[in-house]
Amino acid sequence: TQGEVITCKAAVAWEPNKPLVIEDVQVAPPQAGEVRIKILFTALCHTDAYTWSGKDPEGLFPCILGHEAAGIVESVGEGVTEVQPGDHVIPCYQAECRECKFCKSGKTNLCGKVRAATGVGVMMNDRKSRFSINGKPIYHFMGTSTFSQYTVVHDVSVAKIDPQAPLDKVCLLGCGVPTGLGAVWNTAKVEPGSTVAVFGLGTVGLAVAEGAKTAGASRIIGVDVDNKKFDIAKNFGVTEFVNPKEHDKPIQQVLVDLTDGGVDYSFECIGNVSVMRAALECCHKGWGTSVIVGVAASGQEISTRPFQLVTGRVWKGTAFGGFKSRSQVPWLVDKYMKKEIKVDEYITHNMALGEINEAFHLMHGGSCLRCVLKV
Ligand code: NAD
Ligand code: AHE
Ligand code: ZN
Repeated sequence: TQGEVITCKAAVAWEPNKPLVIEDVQVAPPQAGEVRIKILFTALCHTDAYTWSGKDPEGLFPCILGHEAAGIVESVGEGVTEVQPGDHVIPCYQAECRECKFCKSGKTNLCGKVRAATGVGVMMNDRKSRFSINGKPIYHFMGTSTFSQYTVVHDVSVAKIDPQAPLDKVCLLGCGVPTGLGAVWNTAKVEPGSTVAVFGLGTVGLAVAEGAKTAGASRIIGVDVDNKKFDIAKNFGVTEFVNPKEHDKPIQQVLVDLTDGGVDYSFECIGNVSVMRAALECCHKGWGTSVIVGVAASGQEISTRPFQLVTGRVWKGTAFGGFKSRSQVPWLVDKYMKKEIKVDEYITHNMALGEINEAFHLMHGGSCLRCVLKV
């Protein structure tokens, strides 16, 4: 099939909020610097639901969503040297070119090489899409578009992984789990003995808890409005649980009272700007650091009294947990293979691509962490 158009099944988002439709999609061959991947498994992340909702300023329709997946390289375009057909890979929405100002800075995992194209649903070379239906272009999403049996991505967005790793599990290392672990290890750099608060106990929040446990945190306080989350959360290292609905005081005050003045580190893993404020304000005066992980919709803004920062609290954010994708995703896969990090435990459901609308429905239910689709 090298050099040929492939027709395959993909879930197309024609319009915001309208059910996804499984369509026969034409996938053009990879051009220079591009890789065509046969996607075998993809999970759903809340960011897919966010863009589908129409609230993402970068959301374009019709598009093929999906960014947490694993597959096998089918063919490569001219000049691609780091992967070849047959390689097992994880597509990475956060690229790593190792040449741009961002990559060379040593200060960030963000990469500037293809971001301008991935933000507008096209490929860098010709600013066009490789997906079409009977000649009508369908936009890419986050440079990954994994809700498709075949996708085309930039070579700087492909992590080559251990071929022994089970793709139906390690697909999760494309987003949620690394984001939570990395928020703790790379962005906050939590030290042993620290007190940590995690707001939102979905996959991302639970991975924060797991990361904090391995970093040696002494208290890990889980905050969620859903009491069901506590039993699950204990398995990921959460030591105490607070439900804001069960308190009359603002949640930041509850946490400050519980921790003799505030936590050392807090993480917002929901995407709610008033919770982001609470997460900052529950930090200890002088040093407490709060990391924003959740994605909030266009038009939403954060606020607090500047006095909170003047008196030493620090507000940070993280994308993909600060991990350098091509370099570190294979390392995370190896850690999973050595049983040093959890992955299976986040998978609560397995379904087929054709059931993707039900899968999204489940995701909003609260008993679902990650649902993995066989593509
Ligand atoms: P999720 O929906 O599974 O988890 C959110 C949790 O928050 C749920 O358990 C829910 O009950 C709880 N919650 C909702 N409102 C609350 C409130 N007011 N107070 C306390 N708890 C509340 O989501 P997820 O897949 O874990 O993703 C979490 C967020 O992280 C999303 O916004 C997602 O878009 C974002 N995200 C960011 C990155 C990044 O790189 N920064 C990567 C992945 C996901
Ligand atoms: N288009 C969105 C931005 C969403 C966002 O912040 N995405 C995160 C990853 S979420 C994965 O589940 C991210 O990595 N951001 C860095 C980047 O370069 O996009 C909006 O709201 O505009
Ligand atoms: Zn995601």
